[in-house]
Amino acid sequence: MTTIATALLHALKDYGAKEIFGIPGDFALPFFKVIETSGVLPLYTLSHEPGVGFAADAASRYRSALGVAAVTYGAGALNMVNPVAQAYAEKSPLVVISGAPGAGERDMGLGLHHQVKHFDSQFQVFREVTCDQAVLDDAATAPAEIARVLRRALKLSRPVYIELPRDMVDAACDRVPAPEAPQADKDAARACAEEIMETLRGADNPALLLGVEVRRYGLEQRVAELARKLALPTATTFMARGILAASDAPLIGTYLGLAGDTDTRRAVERAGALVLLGVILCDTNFGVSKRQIDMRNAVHAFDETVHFAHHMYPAIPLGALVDAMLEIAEPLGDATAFDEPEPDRGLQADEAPITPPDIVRAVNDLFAEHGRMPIASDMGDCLFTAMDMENTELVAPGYYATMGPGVPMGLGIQAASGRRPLILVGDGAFQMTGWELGNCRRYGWNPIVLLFNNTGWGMLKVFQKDTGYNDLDDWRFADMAAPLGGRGYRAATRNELAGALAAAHADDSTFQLIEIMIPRGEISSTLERFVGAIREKSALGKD
Ligand code: S1T
Repeated sequence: MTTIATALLHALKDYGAKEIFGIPGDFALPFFKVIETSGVLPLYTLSHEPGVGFAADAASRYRSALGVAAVTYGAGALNMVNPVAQAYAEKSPLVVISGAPGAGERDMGLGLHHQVKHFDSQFQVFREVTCDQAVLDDAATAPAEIARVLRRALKLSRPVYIELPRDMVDAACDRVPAPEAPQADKDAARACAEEIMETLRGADNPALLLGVEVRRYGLEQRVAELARKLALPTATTFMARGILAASDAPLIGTYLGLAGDTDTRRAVERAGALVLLGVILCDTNFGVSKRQIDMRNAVHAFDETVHFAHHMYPAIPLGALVDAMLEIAEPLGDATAFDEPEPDRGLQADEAPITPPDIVRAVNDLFAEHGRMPIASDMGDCLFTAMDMENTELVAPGYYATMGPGVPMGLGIQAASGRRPLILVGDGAFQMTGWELGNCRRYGWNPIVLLFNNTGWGMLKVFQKDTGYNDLDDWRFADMAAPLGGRGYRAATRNELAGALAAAHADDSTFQLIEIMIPRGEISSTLERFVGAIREKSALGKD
């Protein structure tokens, strides 16, 4: 026998979690005490629950495993709904653990602090942003309930919600049943693989398009092997930029429709058969296609279902499909004919003002000299700028598109991997969650942060040039780095950018905040093409 809190912590570890991010509260203090005294998983506390959720999501994405966010009831958990929504939309298996009032407190006949409409209002809110939920209010069923939701999180790669009343933390219970190996009908997977191969053989210019599920289910090496065996042009979606970066696959680039490079766009849009593996069909992945992908010539494997033009194979996990395809894959193209575009390098270090393409060259020069770094990017033009940086692991809100993940996700990557991340963030998003950098000193984190300061909500200004409300004040963020325990640089010329980046890379003692002053209106090449494509499509009435 053990206790519910201890059983939960050991289960999280057994199911693949490696750390917990959190902020306590009185409804969660008993659980946090067990986290600290048991030492089963390391605990990283941050300053604001959105940061907790984003950091846990990043750890999950980076390791293709469970991420864990522990919070208090009401004010804490409801503060974290947005990051959990991002995890749901972008298929991250994030485990939310919330403290809650004990049974006796509910019978007092009083409204409790942090309570909203009813005791289960929070539970109802989280039902909308998670794939499964459990309330651990019965020691007899708690182990099975924990196993159920953790298995669902891993199977569907979506967030789950666990509510732990504070009077149940030390309740005696059995251990949680061990994880189960994923079940799959190998015959069905083989039959599906054979039909895909037949479709590819019979088509002109077949191609592969890879999505986030390839990373979420830990399939990058196997998919890279499959792409090599098939010798077909292989692209990633906008959301999946960065997958396969650490593997030897015939990647031709990232498909960005009219906003991306023409060769990649044509390889995808003109494919006589396009196999989409783990791709989310969303506007940020396909919104600016020149030609709509003809799904009658496509095979789409997503959410454990494989769709053909007029029929489908249910219950085919992506891993089982990839394994079945690997067994029968044969060369169908000439992989030597394809290569990723060469990264743009050679920053001109002079007194000219800085533009996003200059930041691309500066980062690519840094990677060429010192090796690639994992990137965490916030929403904004910094994410479009990242598309031109050398392909490397990238976590970003590519679909849900919320501001705020940049800095916390960078911290989540470093907590999960020990690697020094490069963080890209706009001044608007930094105002939201950039202050989490103040937690670096406690944990020895030392990210390099590139803050794109165009003194405004630049992306919105692009669509509404004549508005004043998208302009922001110049907060002089670099001056705030030292009090937070880091080192700040303010760069307004390309020469200053080159110097700041070199100094920041050389100083691994703490976080490095490079505030890059960008003239208002200067945007990345990708955003420029994106805006042009949106305008072209709306002019053609093809919204
Ligand atoms: N609030 C949150 C939490 N997320 C959002 N995505 C938005 C509002 C709307 C929004 C954008 S892009 C953007 C906003 C406000 C401006 C971002 O400003 P900044 O971080 O400075 O980056 P940049 O100047 O590069 O735009 C998306 C379109 O919905």
